[in-house]
Amino acid sequence: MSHEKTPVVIIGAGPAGLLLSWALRDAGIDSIVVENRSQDYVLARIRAGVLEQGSVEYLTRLGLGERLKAEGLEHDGIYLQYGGERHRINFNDLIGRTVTVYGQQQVVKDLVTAHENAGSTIYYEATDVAVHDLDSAAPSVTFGHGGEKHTVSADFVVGADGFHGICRSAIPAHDITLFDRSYPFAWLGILADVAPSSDELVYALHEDGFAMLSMRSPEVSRLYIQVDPADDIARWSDERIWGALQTRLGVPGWTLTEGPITDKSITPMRSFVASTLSYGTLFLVGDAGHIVPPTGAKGLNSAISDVTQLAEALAAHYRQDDALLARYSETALARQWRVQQFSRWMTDMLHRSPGDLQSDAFDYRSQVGQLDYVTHSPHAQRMLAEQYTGLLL
Ligand code: RFL
Ligand code: PHB
Repeated sequence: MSHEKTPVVIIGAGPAGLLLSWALRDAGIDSIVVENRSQDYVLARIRAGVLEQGSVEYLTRLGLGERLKAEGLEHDGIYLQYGGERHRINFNDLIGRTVTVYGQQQVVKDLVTAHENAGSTIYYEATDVAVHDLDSAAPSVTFGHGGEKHTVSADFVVGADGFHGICRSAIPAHDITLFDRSYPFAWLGILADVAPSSDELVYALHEDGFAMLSMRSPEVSRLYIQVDPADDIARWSDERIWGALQTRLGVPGWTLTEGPITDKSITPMRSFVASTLSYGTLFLVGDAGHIVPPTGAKGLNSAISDVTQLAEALAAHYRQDDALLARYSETALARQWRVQQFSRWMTDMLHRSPGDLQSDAFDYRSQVGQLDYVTHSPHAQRMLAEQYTGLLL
């Protein structure tokens, strides 16, 4: 039986939990992180790829920018493709801001290394993680680790345990409302050992459905195609995947270079927001509180934005100022709803809805009209640029 005390106990060693613990350390505040998976599992998870400029600046400010600066690929813009034509949107020209392609896996690796060097307390492979007394000033977390029962008492508990975690559901039902929207499609994503066939990301609407070309490094491509959420990955041979990518991403005079596929998976798409990110001495950050479909590249960036705000609010609390902490949920959710709106807009513009044929045909032409507008109006381009590179508030 082990009993520890710390100012902040964080559930989840994903990007949100690891970054919050690191930001608190920077502010001179101790924390303990409790994760139910192994460190190897956490390090192997392949997910997001695009960092907003504000995320890059925050990571750099916290001393996590070295490898990010050396290996991250700074992009001035993206391509939007429809009707067999590719159009460039140059964010840097439009609003003087950029994004950086740097895998979430790399962000997590940098955080794990930094914590290891600093000697942080992170319990991996914790079992039966449970939170207690969240409506009091003395909450605690219990879990099993290495055959021993642990109790951590704290001033605050932070739920950084992702969409399927335990913290959000610890909030009594009458104190929280869940807003949810599912989509009738999913993304099949692959990693391939081949140089990316484009200098910047390509988002494409094709009659067969959405496709995207992204990357992880000058040697590794990341590609996605829209599929049915009930589809089985076993039905997608490498040949069939490349065939669909060639068809949907193809434009005259350009070729998509194929290579060995090293990973493939299907991810459902969902929009989700909890009505509150706080309850008593519990605070939620990242996917524990909200989920977006990946089309706007906002999930990881929203987690970083929550952490930025919560770390500042907790630091103010320990300087005897609780104003920011009292407003954390409201401030983070106000930003999140803007991000939800953008992610849904990008998703609806670029995916084909399987519906009855007549309305489906109408929707497709209307989507093409919208893409035509966005790629030709400087006002619409600035609107896209401002939201894609990251809202400043
Ligand atoms: P995570 O990463 O899910 O981490 C949560 C951690 O909590 C642990 N956990 C528990 N620990 C202890 N006890 C329990 N009971 C626990 N239950 C869970 C989990 O094991 C895990 O380690 O949430 P976090 O930290 O909030 O980070 C969120 C991001 O991972 C997510 O928003 C992004 O990956 C979303 N996303 C993208 N975001 C972007 O900003 N840009 C992108 O380009 C982008 N592309 C994507 C994406 C997500 C994707 N998938 C697979 C969902 C592309 C894809 C395909
Ligand atoms: C990725 O590289 O995984 C990626 C990039 C942009 C998105 C989503 C995912 O919108």
